[in-house]
Amino acid sequence: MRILIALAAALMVTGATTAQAAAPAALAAPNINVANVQAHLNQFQSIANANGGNRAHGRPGYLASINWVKSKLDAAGFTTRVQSFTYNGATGYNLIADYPGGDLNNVVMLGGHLDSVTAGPGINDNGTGSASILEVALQMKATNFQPTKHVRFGWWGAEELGLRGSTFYVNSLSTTERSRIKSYLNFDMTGSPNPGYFVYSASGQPSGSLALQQSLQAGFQSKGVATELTSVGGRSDHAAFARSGIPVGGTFTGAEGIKTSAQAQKWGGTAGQAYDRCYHRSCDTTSNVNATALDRNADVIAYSLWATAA
Ligand code: DPN
Ligand code: ZN
Repeated sequence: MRILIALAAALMVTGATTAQAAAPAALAAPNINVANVQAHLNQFQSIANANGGNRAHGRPGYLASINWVKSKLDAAGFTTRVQSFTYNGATGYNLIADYPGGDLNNVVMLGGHLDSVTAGPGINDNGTGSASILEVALQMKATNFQPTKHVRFGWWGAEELGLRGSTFYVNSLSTTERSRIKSYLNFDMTGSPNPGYFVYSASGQPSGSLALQQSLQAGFQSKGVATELTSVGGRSDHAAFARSGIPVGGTFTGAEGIKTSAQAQKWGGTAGQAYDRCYHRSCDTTSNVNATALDRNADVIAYSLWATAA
């Protein structure tokens, strides 16, 4: 009797082990090295310095930013395309980069705006999101990530003038091409100096957005970081995708809003002060970035991409 029980237990253990081995192990997302993201931010700062202090739509620092990001992606084997549009009498550009492979009928897209305002170099807004998705893209290649879904990245022009580039891109797609994009994740301001940890709320967004919200929340939770939901409404490029029914999500560390004392207790930083006191100002330089917030958000971007595209 005791032998039979032991045998049955051994069989159950063996069975469980076999079942685990048979399931394909989900590859863990890489930890993104924040030093690499900071190096990209330094590059954006240098580009602004060499071009009159900004990277704004219609100014030479914008096209220089596009060309530099494109060169990094081309070297990593992405298929890149620069899409031009006209706004306010100036030519604007979007950079679209496709990671080779995956199901083209099932596209996960990540994006952020690459333009600054004319007042400054736009390092937190939005060098941070731009540099972070760039580094995540480079790490897809470096780790030989082979997701089931097709992954595409977008760096948008003229966001600061009313989401012009992202809107142009979405409008340029056929109905069929649009329906192939199953998720859009947006990253705009992810290294605010007095940071909050906000995840875009799925409430009021196209159905399917909740899964994106939850995967970003799970990413922060895995790092032990408390988050709050925020309604960014039409204030960034995800809005262009949401308008055509594409599920959207994103993260944000705060702009001109004021950190409450409850938030300062939870996240550190200074209550009664803006999340980003240099928002849309000349002081939005590489000194205007909180490295911890930048690091955590970059890791969460990878976490969510690996989970969503797997
Ligand atoms: N769209 C940002 C800007 O470029 O000014 C500000 C912002 C980003 C606001 C994300 C809300 C959410
Ligand atoms: Zn922005």
